[in-house]
Amino acid sequence: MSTTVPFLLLFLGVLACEGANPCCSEPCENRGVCTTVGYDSYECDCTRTGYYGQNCTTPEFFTWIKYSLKPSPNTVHYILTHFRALWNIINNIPFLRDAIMRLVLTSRAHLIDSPPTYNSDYGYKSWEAYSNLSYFTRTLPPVPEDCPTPMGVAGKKELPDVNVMAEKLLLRRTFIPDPQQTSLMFAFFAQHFTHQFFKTDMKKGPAFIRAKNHGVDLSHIYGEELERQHKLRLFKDGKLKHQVLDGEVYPPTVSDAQVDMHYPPHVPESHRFAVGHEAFGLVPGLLMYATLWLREHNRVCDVLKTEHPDWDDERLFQTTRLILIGETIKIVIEDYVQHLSGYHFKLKFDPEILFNQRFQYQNRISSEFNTLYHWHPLMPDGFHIQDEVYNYSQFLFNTTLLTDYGISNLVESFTNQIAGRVAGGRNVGRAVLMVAVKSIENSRLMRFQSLNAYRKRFNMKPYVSFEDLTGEKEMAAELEEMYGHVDAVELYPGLLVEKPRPNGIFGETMVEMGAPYSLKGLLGNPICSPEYWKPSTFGGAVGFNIVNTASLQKLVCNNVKGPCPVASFHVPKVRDSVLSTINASTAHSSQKEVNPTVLLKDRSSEL
Ligand code: ACD
Repeated sequence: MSTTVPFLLLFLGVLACEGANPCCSEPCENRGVCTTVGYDSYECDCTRTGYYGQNCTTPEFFTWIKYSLKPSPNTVHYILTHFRALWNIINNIPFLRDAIMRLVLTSRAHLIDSPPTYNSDYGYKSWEAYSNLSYFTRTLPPVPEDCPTPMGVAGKKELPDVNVMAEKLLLRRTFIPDPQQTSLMFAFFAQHFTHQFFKTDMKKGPAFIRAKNHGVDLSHIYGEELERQHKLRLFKDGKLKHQVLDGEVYPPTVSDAQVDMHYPPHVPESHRFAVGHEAFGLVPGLLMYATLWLREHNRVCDVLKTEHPDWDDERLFQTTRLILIGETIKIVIEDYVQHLSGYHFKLKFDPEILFNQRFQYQNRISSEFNTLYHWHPLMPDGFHIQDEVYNYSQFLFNTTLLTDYGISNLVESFTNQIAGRVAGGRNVGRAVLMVAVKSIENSRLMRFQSLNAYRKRFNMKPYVSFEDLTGEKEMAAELEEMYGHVDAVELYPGLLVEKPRPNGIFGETMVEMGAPYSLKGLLGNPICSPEYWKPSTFGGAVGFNIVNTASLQKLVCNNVKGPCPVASFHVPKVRDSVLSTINASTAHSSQKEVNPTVLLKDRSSEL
């Protein structure tokens, strides 16, 4: 071989290195900001990270003390989910409970940049990224376009085929019930509640959001636009339009309200219900919650009218909306997040806890939060209502189920059916698999950084091997073949195959990322700010009391006729047969027969 060949190779190698953006290797640690300097150099901005040095790796003295003493997220989780007797005592000592709740809220919320920073088109700070509300924000900037691999420098040049990966790692073999005994009542609440702020603007692309307020504004009840809100309103006593069927209140029909709803042709006119979100006709569970909140709105209007007979329709409507926002946040923190957490510590919704803290009352929904919240493994293979089982094609858009069974029976049935475990892999039903596929495709389009990059961003140690990630060998081997290096595993597939916490629905990353976004979004609501959080905002003591005593059970009991069914985010009494499946399923799902069901239509892919 002539001497010119190695020389040429060396020359080409230098060229390739020179071409690569030095920030691709994420050299700046501990939330330091990487900026290129010329073509082949970089600088880390370590300002206020608590670290210094070329790559922000050397801790300042107080940072070193703090992190030497700080327990790991898994240790904190262990403490919160054990020692029940101790927590029962703490829960009854108000100043201790408040102090711990303050610590939970601040430690979580401070992980979210507020004001927001990046978006999918701007990986550096810019006025455009800050001010353009039609984008989801980004917690980590996109991987630069000119990197050697899709995840920066780690892994292979090509990401794995998304369909192959979904079949091998995400598709359910047999249903794995959630060991935290989450109910379908939870799953439908999650779907209903989150679609007020997770609204991708399909026309513009996955980086864009249609939700104008980036938070809990109840636009899924009242509509995103003022025009839709007005069409849904009765303009009498603050109430919403409704119809009475068999003596019970239901949403009005589309022909009555004249709002756009997405229904396939086979749905009869009489059963095209009109609600705030145009896609909620898809699932009876969504219409059940839409009906409950509609009844609650009109009930609260009556309460306010008694208190304030002098108030006009507009004031009754607006104040009721604020009360329902408060009720929602109360239920989400004290019933919904409480259930998910598995904590013996009793979470508390009390905005006053933050009044002496540094806290911004604003929120921006991030793409990463939207992506991680695709909890489709919750969905079962069939839906049990009373003595019937409905498969997907019988259940979707079957709006007559709402009136045939009535709200009480639906609540009872959904409370008693167990949902699927989210982490641990291979638990996405065939019927919703394409939603997971779409999430991965969109994450690629938006150039999401890797699972390990997000773990570091949220104060977790990166996984060091595929087995460290999955806690088993079979899926770990599949992942290794697909990605080559654990630092190249993508965020969403990583979250779904991650080893669940012991007896948990999620793995560590889902909770450590999900909790900061959630608590910041909930407490960052304007009603939680000092000027709003007072009785007069909610029409006086009576309205304020409705907010402060709200619960899922009360929402149901106040809005159904006759005996009130148990309404719960966990299945009250899991049957023995299901429990034995749960115990068996602490092992990971292995390759078994696949149970195909009917595919969802394209238009429902976001739900
Ligand atoms: C904590 C509390 C426990 C956290 C447990 C699980 C969190 C995992 C995912 C998020 C859960 C719920 C999301 C709820 C509300 C979203 C509100 C967004 C508003 C814009 O340890 O911190």
